[in-house]
This record gives sequence, structure tokens and C-alpha cells, in this order.
Amino acid sequence: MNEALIMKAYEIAVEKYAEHGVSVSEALKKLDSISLSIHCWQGDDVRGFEMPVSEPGGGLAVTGNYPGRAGNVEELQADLKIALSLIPGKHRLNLHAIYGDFSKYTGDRDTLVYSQYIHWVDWAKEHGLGLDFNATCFGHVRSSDGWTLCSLEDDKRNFWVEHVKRCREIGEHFGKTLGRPCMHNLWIPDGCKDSTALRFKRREKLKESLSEIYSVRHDRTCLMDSVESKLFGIGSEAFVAGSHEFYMQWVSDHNLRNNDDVLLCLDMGHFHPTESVADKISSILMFQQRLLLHISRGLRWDSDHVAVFDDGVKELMLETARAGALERTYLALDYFDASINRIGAWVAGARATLMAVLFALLEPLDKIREYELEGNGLGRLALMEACKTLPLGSVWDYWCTINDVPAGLKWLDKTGEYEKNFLSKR
Ligand code: RNT
Ligand code: ZN
Repeated sequence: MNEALIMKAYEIAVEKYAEHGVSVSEALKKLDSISLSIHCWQGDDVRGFEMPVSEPGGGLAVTGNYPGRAGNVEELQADLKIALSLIPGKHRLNLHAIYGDFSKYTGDRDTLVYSQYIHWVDWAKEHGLGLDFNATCFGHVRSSDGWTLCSLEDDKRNFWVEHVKRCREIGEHFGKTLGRPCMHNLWIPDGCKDSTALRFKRREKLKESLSEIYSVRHDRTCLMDSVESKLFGIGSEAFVAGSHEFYMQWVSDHNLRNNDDVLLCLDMGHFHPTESVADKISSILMFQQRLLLHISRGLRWDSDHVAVFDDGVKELMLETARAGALERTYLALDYFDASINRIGAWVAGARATLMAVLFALLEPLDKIREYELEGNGLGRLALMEACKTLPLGSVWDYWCTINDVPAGLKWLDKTGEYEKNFLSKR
């Protein structure tokens, strides 16, 4: 598609949206300020750079053997650079603790230090990116029985408490150095495959571990914290200690008692398949200041397929925009697919997510609310339906073009070229 055509289609789209009282330029201004946290782990199937590398485990399964997986930090950075060049907007990079430099540091995860991540900080600076961080409580000999912060063995539990403490400290350092806060997210795999009579005990341990971890206060202008719940994982079908109810209660109790704001993280693949994550937004943000969303796609029993422009993501963004909460809701990608070009997986999921944000920002909310308040249910229904076929793609192509990123499907040529020249040779 040539640029003249993109511009022409955009002008028509602006008029069509204006008919419904929507200002496209206002929507694009808001879209410009959206920053996605882009997960480094799509590039190498959640393996990281520890030596020896371990399989993720902990209920995370990365399937597929498409050629070109990044095997070291240089390859991962080169791949990320290509992906970022195909995603419109200014974003952040989300690291896991296992992506540090382990060549000169022989310590275990309970002794991690900031200097192991300096190359990422330099790289983020060079590319104008913020950094987010995650403790890695899986893929380790000390998590092989399925328990970390809920372990009943004190030395093991303390090891993981110390690991998370180290990671929060490193995250604070990221924030301080880059001049924008780092979000440290905590997800633990703890759970079991079959029925347990120790649910209460395990959750008591989790509560104890969390109080130890978050009793250390960091500068909130440098470090934000979040905790991520899950319904079940592969191998933890019967019980997961860090459930949604658990963390909802914990966050509200902790924040009230300590005048803190640890965020809840809702991962789209971590709920019952028919449960609406979108519906939870207005409830949580009624009581909490901020919220983190992991954009993903649950498919049957797996929670981590590449995000697409589907009803789940659209509804989530619509609800966030309707709540006027885009500024206090943080968006992070979280999926891993090793069966397709991994860079393309980053790009497709990021573009789908941003497209959904744009879709939400272009909703003729005033008119829909007017119908609803008048009791005109049919008007509301008809307008919501009409929105689905308004020329969203024309606005999207325009936004990509002014952001110097390929419009339409042109990005596929770039990932194809890179695959031919680099990935296929790994
Ligand atoms: C796992 C959680 C978690 C991980 C990453 C790698 O089910 O979603 O967020 O995907 O930490
Ligand atoms: Zn997640």
C-alpha cells in the first residue's frame, strides 16, 4: 500500500469516526502515551543465560522447535532491536532474573547483584527504553519439587525470599539509573498436581514470605511492585497457592496497613476460560490505585499463546478506557511460542495489543452512554455493533506510517528477511 493511499484512507476514517462524535486525533494522542512492557523471554523460550541453562518448568511449557532461538545476550538484543523497529510507539523491556550475566558471577539466585545486569541498562539507555524486572522462581534445583515461597523447608523458603529481595533491589537500581520506575512482578509456580490437605499451611507460608519480602520498602519513584495470581498450571492442576483470591486479599490488606501500593497483576491466561478478566477492572481499580495486565491468550489448558486482536483483549482495553484508567493500568506482554518465527511472535502480539487499545480509544463512548442513560438499549446495541466495522485499520496504518513503522503486513517482509539472513544461520 502506498503512502498516498494510506493518507486518503485516513482522511475518510477521520470523517467516519467524526460522524459518531469521535476525534481520531485525540485518540492517537492518547495512544502515543501507551508503553507496553515487552517480554524478553519470547526470544529464547524462557531459557535465560544461567549456566547450565535449565528448562523453565513450574508449569510453564514452551512448545515448538522453530529455528533461530536466541542463544546469548547479543543475539537476544539484536532480535529485540528488529522486533522493536516493527512495533509503533515507545516501549519498555521486561527482563527476568535469569537473563543476567553469569559468566563471571558464580553465586546462586540468592546472591544476584545489579552489576550482572548493567549491559541491559546500557542497552536500554541506548534505545530509549524503560526496564521492568521479574524474580525467576522456577527452572532451578530448589524449585524442582514445585515449592518456593510456600516451601515447608525453611532453608529453601529463605533462599527464595532472598532471591526476590535481591531482584527488587536490582529493579530499584534500574529505575534510579534510567530515571523511570521499574515494575518488579512476582509470579511463583507453587502448587501441586493432586489433592492436598495442606492448602492452609501453604498459604500461611506464602503470607509469611510476602511479609518478609515487602517489609523492605523501596523508593516508589524507582520501583513498583506487583504480584501475579494463577488458577492452575501444567503439573499444578489441583492447587495453586497464589490464587486470585489470595492475592486480592493480600494486596488490599498489605496496602491498607502499610499505606503502600503493591499492584495486582492479572494475566489473561490465568482464569477460568469463560471468566471475563475485563469485568474485574472496575472492581479492582475501585479500591487499588494501579493495576498490571499480562496480555496473553489462554487456549484450552495453556495460558501463554501469542496475543491476538480477539474479544478478550478488545474487551479488556474497552473496559480500561471506559474506566478512564489507561494511565494507571500497565500493559505487559506475556506469552511464548517456539513454533513460529519468534520475532514475528513479539511483533504480532504487540501490534494486536496496541490495535486493541486504539479500538478502545475510538469507541464513541459519549453517544453510547447517552443511549444507555436514556434507556435506549437498542441504540446502544446498534452503535456498539457499528463500531466493530468502522475503519480502524485505516487509522492504524496512518499511525504506523507517522511512527516510521511498516503499515499493514509489510512487517512480515522484514521478519522474513532477518530470518533468512540471520536466524536461519544460528
Ligand atoms: C506464568 C506467569 C508468568 C510467566 C513469566 C515468565 O504463568 O504468567 O508471568 O509467564 O514470568
Ligand atoms: Zn504472566
